[in-house]
Amino acid sequence: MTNPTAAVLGLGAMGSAITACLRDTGHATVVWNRTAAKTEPHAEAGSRAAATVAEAVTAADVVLVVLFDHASVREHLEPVAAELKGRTLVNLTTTTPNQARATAAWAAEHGLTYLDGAIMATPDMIGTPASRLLYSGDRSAYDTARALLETLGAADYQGEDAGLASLKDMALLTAMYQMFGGLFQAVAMMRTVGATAADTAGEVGGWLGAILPHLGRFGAELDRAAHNSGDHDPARGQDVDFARAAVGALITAAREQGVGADLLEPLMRHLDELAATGRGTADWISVADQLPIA
Ligand code: FVH
Repeated sequence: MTNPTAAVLGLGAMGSAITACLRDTGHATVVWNRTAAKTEPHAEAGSRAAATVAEAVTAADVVLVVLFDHASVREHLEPVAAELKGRTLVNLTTTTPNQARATAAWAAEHGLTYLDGAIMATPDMIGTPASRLLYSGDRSAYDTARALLETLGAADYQGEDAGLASLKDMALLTAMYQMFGGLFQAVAMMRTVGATAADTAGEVGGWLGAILPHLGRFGAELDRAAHNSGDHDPARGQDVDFARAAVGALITAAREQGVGADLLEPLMRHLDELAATGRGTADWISVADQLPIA
């Protein structure tokens, strides 16, 4: 059986990596980019360069959208709804869950086969074992495109709700950005005594590696408490009062070194609120239960 032909809309760092990977795995590729010059290296490497989105779409079985954001996706897909009919449309552009659902609803209105995707990889990881992509929405679209999608990285279908891949993407990226925020705070503190950022990054990496196994324990404990009416009191691990003292010391230490503590203050506010509502002896991981907005 011949491989499906893929159109790639968007040749930024990620679209280019995806196109190269598809070519390397024996797929015919047709590429379009707003700035046409970016199609040239791909055409030299064997892709077909399309002058318009419509031309790219009509040449393909599977259309991969790797644009900047939701607005650019809708701007370029809406005029080609008719041409997309009968093809599998996979949007890999980062969007919010509701934006993914809105695009899925638009696709359904036009009778299009739509799958939403989220890339848990950087461009250099595409096609390697380190690459993982999440998908959600139309299960038959996933099944149709699956073999092609698996060339990009492990393919992980999340469910029929088109927003699910994006939701997990946003949750994982939230944890990642908070971690990087912690690194930047540590670098700023250690620079006050002349430590290089590279040294601090190495120290932070070692420390985070050592405490990473706690994530699984926290997750299990949060689930256990959720099955017991959300009761975290008494604490099985560190309690809120202990965490308040610890985070309070971090904030004081940062300020003593002349470094802002505004990345830590939101966590402290949640701990303060737990203490103020009589939950000082509850496990501090109950912060997770306090975040939903009523
Ligand atoms: N790069 C990464 O590490 C991350 C990994 C996780 C997933 N993201 C998402 O992938 C989407 C594309 O990201 P990218 O890395 O390819 O981004 P850029 O290199 O900045 O290229 C952006 C492309 O989008 C085109 N573009 C921007 N605005 C428009 C528009 N209004 N109309 C049409 N195209 C537009 C841009 O075209 P040009 O500037 O070359 O003309 C590039 O092709 C993204 O959602 C990430 O969040 C990547």
